[in-house]
Amino acid sequence: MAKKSFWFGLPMQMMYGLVLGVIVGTMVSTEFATTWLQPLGQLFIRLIRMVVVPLVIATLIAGAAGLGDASKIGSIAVKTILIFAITTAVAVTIGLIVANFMDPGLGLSISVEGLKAKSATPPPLSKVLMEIVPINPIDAFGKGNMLQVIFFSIFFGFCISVMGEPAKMLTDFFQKVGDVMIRMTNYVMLYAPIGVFGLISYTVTKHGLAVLLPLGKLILCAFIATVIFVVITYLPLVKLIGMSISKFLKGVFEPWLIAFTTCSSAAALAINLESTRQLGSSKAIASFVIPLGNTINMNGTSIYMGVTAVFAAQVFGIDLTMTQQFEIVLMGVLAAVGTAGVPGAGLIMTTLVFTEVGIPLEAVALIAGVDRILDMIRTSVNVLGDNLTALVVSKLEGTLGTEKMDSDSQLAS
Ligand code: DAS
Repeated sequence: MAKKSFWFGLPMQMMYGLVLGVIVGTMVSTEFATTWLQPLGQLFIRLIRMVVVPLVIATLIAGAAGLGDASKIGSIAVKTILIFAITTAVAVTIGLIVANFMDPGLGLSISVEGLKAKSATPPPLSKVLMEIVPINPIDAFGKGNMLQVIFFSIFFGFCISVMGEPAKMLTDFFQKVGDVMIRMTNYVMLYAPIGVFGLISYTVTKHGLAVLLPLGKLILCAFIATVIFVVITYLPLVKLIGMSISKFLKGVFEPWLIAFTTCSSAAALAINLESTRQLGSSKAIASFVIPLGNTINMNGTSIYMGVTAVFAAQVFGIDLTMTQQFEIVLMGVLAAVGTAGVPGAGLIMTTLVFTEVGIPLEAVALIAGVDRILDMIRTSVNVLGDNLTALVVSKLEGTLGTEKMDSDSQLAS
């Protein structure tokens, strides 16, 4: 596709959609927004969710098949999981520390009677691990059970690589299917400016500014903790891989905007895969890290777990002991890993953390009023973290910037 100038390229078109959405959102009624604007955003989310499962299957199979021997897959997997675990634990801890300094819940007199929160019970870890193996891969594909899709695709791709020449045509086949899915994603992204407009205008109309004020300190605390986390964790990693911060931020702009407006890292998966490859991740590593990270690596949600736990404890006058704060870190990591890449998933998972330290679940209903705004912040970081992890693993594997992207992999410009 012909390159457009900066001001008329897709990223700026999406930004125009965002700004126009905020303006229109403050001017129209909720009924009008629900009838005419929300569907524009919902169509966009459906379109970008449509490409996720076939894209992940094709790129993971081709990626695993292209990696070659098992030791390489093992080396990439170990590095990936380690980075996920460390950044997630740091994220929860920073959320806790900043919240302890800012006291977002002190002095808040919001009545909680009649507020009932849905609660999630933590599945035993053994069950979670067992359920990664699909009984019926086709059913897993149909339901979009991403951990099962990832497990089967990597195993299938590995078997192709072990079989060598007789199965090579399969590697070529899935690589081409992946290119077709990326081309489809690029066409879907042409609708992004309208989709972003619909999402933001509806969000502004529905949530407005009134509901934000009493919980503004919670939003501010989450935002500040997020900025601190990005500055002391992500930016040094960007410098460590020898990339300029401006190049990284420019490169992740599109996936960030999709994550910010849709509050769904699954919706941003396809464009995030493209973005990290454009920034220099190898195809095989990007195909492995991005789908896996999309499912289990939620740094933004981790920060949110720490912040909301302190907020909720303070609202109910609970003084958290150091042991309880440590429990929040542990449960916050598990809750974040278990969070799905869809809007509002993190809110439900806060019940795991609150239950762990004896915070009344009514607190979840309190947070629900502003959760959409908090979700925009945390989903943005979830997506950035996956992208950066793929870049760091590529650097550690010596493949950063070594692959030229073919025409089928160009972002819609
Ligand atoms: N909205 C989720 C995501 O898409 C994160 C969350 O709800 O915590 O990553």
